[in-house]
Amino acid sequence: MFDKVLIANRGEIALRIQRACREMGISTVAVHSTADENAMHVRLADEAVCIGPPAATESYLNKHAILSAATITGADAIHPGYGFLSENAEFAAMVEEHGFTFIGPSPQHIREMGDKITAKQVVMEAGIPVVPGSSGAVRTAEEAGKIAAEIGYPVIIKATAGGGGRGMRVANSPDELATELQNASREAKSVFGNPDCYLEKYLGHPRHIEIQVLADNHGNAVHLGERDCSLQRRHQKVLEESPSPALNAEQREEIGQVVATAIKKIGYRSAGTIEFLFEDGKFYFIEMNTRLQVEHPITEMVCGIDIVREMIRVSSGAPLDFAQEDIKFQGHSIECRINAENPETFVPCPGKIGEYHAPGGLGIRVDSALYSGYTVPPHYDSMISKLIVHAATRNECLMRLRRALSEYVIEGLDTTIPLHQKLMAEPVFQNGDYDIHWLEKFVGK
Ligand code: MV4
Repeated sequence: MFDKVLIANRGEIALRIQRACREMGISTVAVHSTADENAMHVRLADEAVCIGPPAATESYLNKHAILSAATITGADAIHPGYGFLSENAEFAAMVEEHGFTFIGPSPQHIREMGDKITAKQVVMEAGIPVVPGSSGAVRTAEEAGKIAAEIGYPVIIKATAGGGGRGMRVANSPDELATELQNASREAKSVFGNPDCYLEKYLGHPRHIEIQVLADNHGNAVHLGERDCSLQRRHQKVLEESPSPALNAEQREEIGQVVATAIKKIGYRSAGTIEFLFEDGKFYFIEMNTRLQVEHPITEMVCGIDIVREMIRVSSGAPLDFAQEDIKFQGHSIECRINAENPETFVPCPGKIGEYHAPGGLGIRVDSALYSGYTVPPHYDSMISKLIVHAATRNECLMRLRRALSEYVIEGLDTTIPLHQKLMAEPVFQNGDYDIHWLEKFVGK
């Protein structure tokens, strides 16, 4: 096992990884920008190295600065967290070339899944159901027209280098197709440096359901059930829950089996997430995330597995010490993402925290790097806390969440706590009867 791990991230996820390390007897190295000198992840680490100025491109995305910090502190491994360099295949390769262990998948798997056309081909060959569409890049209007006629309108055009909703266009009819393909391709080239686009049948009212997996270097792979992430605004998740209110036990079991088998076949290692659209009882793969995700705690709450600990263990070469049949799912968990934003306009609201009091009690988990007197810097993501609740049933979970939200005091800046309170009172949410478009309409009215 490693003696020392460098955590190439900030905020709550840096703390989350430090906590796993400490419980494993591993010492931690924090890296930070000059804007984060007083951040909690710096205060709580065993060692800290300043890696650059506030702009992420000069600090948390600065590969050489991070590798230098690992060298001077004598770290054995680097955990990238989420965002920043977590899905950068070049960085993962550099980490290994410098003699450190990258706590994540192989550079090759990151690269494959980063190219969305390749990802679809790879998982399809491994037996995962995908959205009907083009088998590769679509370069001409004629080619696009043929495929669209086969799969039927509306179709969606996506950039192969995109993902997470960037660079997508919908064409409702043949006359929209050529211009939308041109627009999508031009945008893909300027934003991602790769003009290649592919075509899919556009699903009108799906849910977003993702399956968490864990795999080791010894051919073992398990699934940890699903998360329903349909409640999003502008491709930013707002609230996630596990299990999904839309699945029955049989559907859950079946998709989990298919995914775990495929992950084994692909030879994947580490934690990963397979994203699906779910419509009319059927699953359609869209993307795979090769990182630890923001919403991983709800999976931990329902299956009792420390995902970060397992990531560290398998990357050090240890085998998973449980099999699929050992994993038991218990109760229901919901995560509310709390952002430093105006709850109506969603305009970011960085600033100094006054009074701070986090909720507690049975079934409550708060993953956050906030403290009273801390100043939330304006340079990074506005998510400042994750409130995670676990209870025996979905209804009890909602009651507990309502109670926890009412206890939470964050003074000095606007947060999205009132938005979550409004959501708790909404029958559509209470009934679990929402799709990927519902929240945007809800917050718009
Ligand atoms: C789709 C789709 C409908 N049909 N693909 C958006 C994020 C990216 N990961 C994939 N996305 C979508 N792909 C087909 N074939 C609708 C979306 C989509 C969406 C997906 C998940 C959660 C929220 C969403 C909001 C708008 C569009």
